[in-house]
Amino acid sequence: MPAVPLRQIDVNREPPRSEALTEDQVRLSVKNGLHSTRCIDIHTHLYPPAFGKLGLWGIDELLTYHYLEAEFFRSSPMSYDEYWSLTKKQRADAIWRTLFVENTPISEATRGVIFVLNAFNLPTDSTDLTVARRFFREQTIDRHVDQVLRMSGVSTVVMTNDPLDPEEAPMWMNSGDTTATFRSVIRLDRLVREWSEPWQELHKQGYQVVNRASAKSIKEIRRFLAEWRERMQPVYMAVSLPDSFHFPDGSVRGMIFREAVLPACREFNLPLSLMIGVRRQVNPKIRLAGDGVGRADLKSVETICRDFPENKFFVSVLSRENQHELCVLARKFNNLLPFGCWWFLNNPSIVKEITRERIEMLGMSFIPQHSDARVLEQLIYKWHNTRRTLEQVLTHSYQLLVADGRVVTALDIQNDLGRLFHSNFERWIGN
Ligand code: HDL
Ligand code: ZN
Repeated sequence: MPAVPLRQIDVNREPPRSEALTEDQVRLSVKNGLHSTRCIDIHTHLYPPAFGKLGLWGIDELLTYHYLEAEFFRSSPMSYDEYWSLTKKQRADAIWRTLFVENTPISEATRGVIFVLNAFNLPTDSTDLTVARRFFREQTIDRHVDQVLRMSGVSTVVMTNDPLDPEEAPMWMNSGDTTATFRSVIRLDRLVREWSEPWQELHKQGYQVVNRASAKSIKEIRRFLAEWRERMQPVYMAVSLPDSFHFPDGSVRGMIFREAVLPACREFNLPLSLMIGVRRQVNPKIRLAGDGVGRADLKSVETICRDFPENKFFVSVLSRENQHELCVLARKFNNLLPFGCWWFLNNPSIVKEITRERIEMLGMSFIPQHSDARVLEQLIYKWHNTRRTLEQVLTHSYQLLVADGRVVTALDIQNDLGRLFHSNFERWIGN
């Protein structure tokens, strides 16, 4: 079949939705589709204004993001202890001076702050933060949230909510309210990571558990999950797991997984998000920035997907070396939905590679990205960067399809972007 003839047409004019696009018109249609399709950000650490100081925003929070702290310690002679002795404002000043004034803000995380400042028409080459601080001080958080979501093209922010966090839990006990824009997730790290720690916290909350996976403890953990599900109305449950994660492994964690978490997810028809490959605190001296990455053995994911076919799983793996295996596993198990280019992978060079192999092996049956944003305004640059990379990757994929003889229309592209940006997720959570 000959390739679709390249008719001489105005590439700046997007044709009617059902008209065949030529290779030249595809990029415009992908670009327009990306910018007109709002996305569900399926994993963040953001909070709505009702959660007060748990919700981080503004220039001092943007600059003291742990990604930037890690980079600061590489370019500043300041000792860890000296940095941690500073106030938040002083830390932000030190990071701005070191990474943005004395050095070129050329990394992904520094360039992101530049993009945010520029998006608000704030100076990006000031020697200090006076103007930026005044701007953010003048914002009222409710209106600011709406404006940032609009600028980011984000319709819904999915949070990370820890029922065992001593700061957050009381907020849910008293009022804690999710909105249509901010949806909750029950994060299980403390529950499943090292059982020796959290069982006292569950005890404090009135659950009769003991320091082993007894039948009574498992029953009480089910009650804990049921009551927090009622309180939070989560869209899924989530846990991050180390590179050393194995299942089954005869551990208390494995018992809690099999006897409590997975049955509770089935009972409430909630997917479980497995985020695998993090090596916590490889350098504790830099605190939140101190986590590392390790290649995981994904045979455990294979076992879980095979042995629990009634459960639905979101899976994100932190090691670049695990990505291809994850695609192969997703081809074997349709209860596995790969998502995002997590954390150290959220860089254009790697996002491009991961997204291309996902399209080549999974078509549009995956979720390309989440922001993992910890500070509200990060949504602006993280989703700008995602759309910019997706434009390149998707354009290339559609152009290959046109060149190989299949008509592509703006409607095709719109439907595909709908899957990538929201309907794959909505279907998974049962919306
Ligand atoms: O465990 C997680 O959810 C990770 O995303 C960590 O929060 C990590 O510190 C992070 O912020 N990654 O972007
Ligand atoms: Zn996260």
